[in-house]
Amino acid sequence: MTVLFGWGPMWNCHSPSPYVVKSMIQLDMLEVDYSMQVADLEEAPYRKAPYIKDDGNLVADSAFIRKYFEEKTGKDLNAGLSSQQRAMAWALERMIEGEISLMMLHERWLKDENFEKGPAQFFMGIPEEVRDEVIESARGPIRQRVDSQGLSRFDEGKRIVLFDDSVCALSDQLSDSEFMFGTDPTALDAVVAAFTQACATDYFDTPMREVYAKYPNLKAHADRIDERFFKTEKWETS
Ligand SMILES: N[C@@H](CCC(=O)N[C@@H](CS)C(=O)NCC(=O)O)C(=O)O
Repeated sequence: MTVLFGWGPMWNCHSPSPYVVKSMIQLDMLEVDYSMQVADLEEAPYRKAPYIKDDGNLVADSAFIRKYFEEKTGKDLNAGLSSQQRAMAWALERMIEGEISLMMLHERWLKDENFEKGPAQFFMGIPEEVRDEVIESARGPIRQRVDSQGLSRFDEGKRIVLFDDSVCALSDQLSDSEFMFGTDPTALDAVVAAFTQACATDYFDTPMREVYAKYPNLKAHADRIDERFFKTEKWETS
């Protein structure tokens, strides 16, 4: 019995967390039979989702979840890629998770209007007297992280220049292929599709949408991944 812990559809995305979406797609790619439950960050090894429970094993972080199931199933999500393509795949994955994800955090968590209609909703169950304090304890570290990396010290124009360069790199790698490295999906396709959905969702008012609109092959790619995976309902009904 395999359970993937995360959060369900929200903000016109399969999950508010693109890392959860990445793992959902990669588990589907590996043909793992799994169900989904809501994450409890108190039990999550790094206090982050996604994490999985499988045959008594607790594995956290989307990269280690993939490795665990590749080993268990004996399948390699990058089978067929050359060592140069594997290097490119890893570099692009880390660019997405290091650079693009920081921009996503900035847009969702640090812009008040987006925060109110988005992440603030996570805190609505908290008693009103302490809610602001709890919100600040979550928002403060994100503000600090985006600041210390330098992104939020730029004006919006400069942030977008760098973001556009990253998205353009993904679009150029995809080119007019079906998937990032040709006709078969590989591990990177899950990451690209998950973050396209997260950044280009029309739920938030953000210039990330206009950037993605410049690269329609990425949206078509995300739609292709959607059609191919997500075939069965994974959320457990209690
Ligand atoms: N490196 C992790 C990143 C996961 C991650 O950042 N998850 C976020 C949701 S998008 C989270 O759980 N945040 C809760 C927190 O940091 O308190 C992975 O690949 O799984």
